[in-house]
Amino acid sequence: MKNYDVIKHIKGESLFIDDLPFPEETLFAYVVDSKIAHGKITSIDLTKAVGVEGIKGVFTAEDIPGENQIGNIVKDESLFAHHTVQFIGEPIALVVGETLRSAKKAARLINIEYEKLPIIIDPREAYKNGDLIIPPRIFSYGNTETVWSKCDFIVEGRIDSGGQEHLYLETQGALAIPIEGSGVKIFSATQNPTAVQRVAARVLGLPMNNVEVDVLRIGGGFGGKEDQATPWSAMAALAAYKLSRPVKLVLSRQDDIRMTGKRHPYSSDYKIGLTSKGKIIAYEVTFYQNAGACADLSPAILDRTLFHATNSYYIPNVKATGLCCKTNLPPNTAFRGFGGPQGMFAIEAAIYKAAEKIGVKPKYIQKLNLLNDTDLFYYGQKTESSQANHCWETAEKKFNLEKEFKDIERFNSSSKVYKKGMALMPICFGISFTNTFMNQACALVHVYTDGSVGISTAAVEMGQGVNKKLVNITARTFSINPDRIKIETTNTTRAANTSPTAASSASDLNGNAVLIACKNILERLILLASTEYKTKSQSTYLRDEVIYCYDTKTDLNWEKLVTLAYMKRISLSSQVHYATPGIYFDNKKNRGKPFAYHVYGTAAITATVDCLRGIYTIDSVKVVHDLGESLDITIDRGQAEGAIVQGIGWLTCEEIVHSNEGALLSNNLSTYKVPDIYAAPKEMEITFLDSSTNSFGPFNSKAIGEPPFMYGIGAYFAIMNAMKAFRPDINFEISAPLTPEKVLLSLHSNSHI
Ligand code: MTE
Ligand code: LUZ
Ligand code: MOS
Repeated sequence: MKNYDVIKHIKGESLFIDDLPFPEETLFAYVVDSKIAHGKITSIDLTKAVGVEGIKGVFTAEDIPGENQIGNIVKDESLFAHHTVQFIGEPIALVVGETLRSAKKAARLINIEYEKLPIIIDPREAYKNGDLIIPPRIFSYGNTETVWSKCDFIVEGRIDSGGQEHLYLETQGALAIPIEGSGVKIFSATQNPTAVQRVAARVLGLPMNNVEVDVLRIGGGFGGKEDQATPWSAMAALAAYKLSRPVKLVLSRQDDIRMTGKRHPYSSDYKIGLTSKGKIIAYEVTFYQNAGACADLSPAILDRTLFHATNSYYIPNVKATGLCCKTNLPPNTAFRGFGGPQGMFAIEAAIYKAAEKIGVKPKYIQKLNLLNDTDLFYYGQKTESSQANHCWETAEKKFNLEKEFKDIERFNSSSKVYKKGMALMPICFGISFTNTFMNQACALVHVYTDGSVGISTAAVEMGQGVNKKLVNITARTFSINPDRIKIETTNTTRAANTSPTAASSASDLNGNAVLIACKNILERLILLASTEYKTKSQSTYLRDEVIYCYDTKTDLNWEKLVTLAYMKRISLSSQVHYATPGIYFDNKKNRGKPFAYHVYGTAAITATVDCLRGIYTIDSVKVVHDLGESLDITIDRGQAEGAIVQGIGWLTCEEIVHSNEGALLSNNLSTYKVPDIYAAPKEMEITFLDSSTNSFGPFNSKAIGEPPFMYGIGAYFAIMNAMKAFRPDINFEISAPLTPEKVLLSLHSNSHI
């Protein structure tokens, strides 16, 4: 994948927080966290710790000059636990020393006494106990109550899906430097510089203009740094502010895995009703979201679950209830798909079970119910240019799926131990932050007198290639050589009041801002050139760095033009704010047009299961994906492939396990299995729909970051189909991840015979 940073990455020259050259006076910080999942703190004894050589300070809730509050959607999360702790890994104190070693040594000498309180880690139990973080959220459409009696088939059941560790390569971290006066500058590994700025200012009791946040790039985020990069930055800032010395805080891998939240595990109840022909006419679903101990982004994630509860299908009667359940786990957080995958897994499971009951293949019900152009999404948005059928039918033809299904049946009839299964997975993902106000971004473009260009935006580069896309947009708009363009760090003094780089929308939002800013400058330059040549500006244009008048080359090139503009005192800079037009949502009625557009696609996934041992391979993933007109085809392909493997990991091998005491047992890479190159599908074929376009994206592009993640759901059902071929008598439960252990145990259980 040739992204903007690839050469530096390969040479090992790319800098992350832990690589930044730090000032001579820098101190090192270490976090002390709760060892119990719920309890009262009865005493904290720091005396031994402060006596350790090289220790410059130990900070707790008592030392915070501003507010001990880092909550975003709900103000329910403290930076340091005060009086009570609610999860293992909750920060209680920060030890700061001349070396990391001294800080760790002192941390071990801090004595914290607790009085234990009851623990809840199951969301259904939390709900029974009345522990909801926000009131239930209900989206409904039509009237399910009145149609159950009209259904020929009704299937009810329960579905579970597990958490997922982000495993970004760069762990959480920050370097905070005191600035003259009382300010602080924070180099942070965050997807959300403005959140870091706002929260650090709140914690320090400073106005936001005294806190500058700078992000060069991050070593992956996947949502894990949308909200949860903030506390570490605020802690480093607090210590830097208190001690007037630079402070570096970078989590070790195990501390990171233990202390940070994951993808939300969900447990869901569904009821689906169909006609004898297989039309879905009613769907009810209740999602028990395991939010962890604080709100974090859970309410927004729950909303996206509800938005995607019907995936790519039109269902005329729907009632979906979302329950944000408070448990004694680290607050779960954004993760690629942002609740969408959990909602889509539930409807796919419901369809699977309905197909089993009716005695047809799931693909039959899937195809019959795909969204058509005139259909409404159940939150009221009109389907404009649905690609659902188009992608599905293209996949059927292109990959010769009928034959593939027959081949698999033939294989299965002659193979005893190995069984194959194939599943189709259509996706439909809404693009825009579901909180309308967040759909804004900005760009600051400077053209320098030598013709080089500097671009600042709100977008954070985290490996997804947004910087390369911004270069492409700039180069295309000006018609200049991409080598002239530099993407600057993401910095709150150049891009203020920004939204996180999230919701797959960074290249849409920031790209549009860059596009407009470049056009502004270009317009001035063209006007200048046409004045020079006494032509009309409509007949003057720049192509490949040369000015043309009436389609004739002039001797005015980009560099000369820029210098001339400077000499004429014409501004070579532009600052632009962009807000997605036409979107709105009524949070009371749960109706509106929350999304600028939707991304569609269909995947066919094939798996082989060794039914004696429970192990399996994903043989192939073949996809027809709708991405508009790509801004960078190599990056888009890389995003699709990466997301698919990550999605397969969530549903198959990645298993988060807690003890009854709420301790994370799968806390390192020997107990938590992520897909490696051997587990990746043997074959991946991704075809981009060539007829798709999109007026909301720069140069008609569509967002790519998250949607392909959900193709991974097909892997679950491909494996399940292979299992069914071995044991058609079993009514398998739907519970992800479908680890080899689970496959083995359920294939050889006799309970359902
Ligand atoms: N790709 C890489 N390599 N690393 C990442 O951390 N994050 C994903 C996706 N692709 C991620 C990634 C997530 S969760 C999102 S929301 C999008 O990138 C964000 O970037 P975009 O808006 O530019 O697509
Ligand atoms: N973050 C957010 C997101 O705050 N709102 C969203 O709708 C969203 N969607 C996807 C990923 N992150
Ligand atoms: Mo992505 S979950 O929107 O950071």
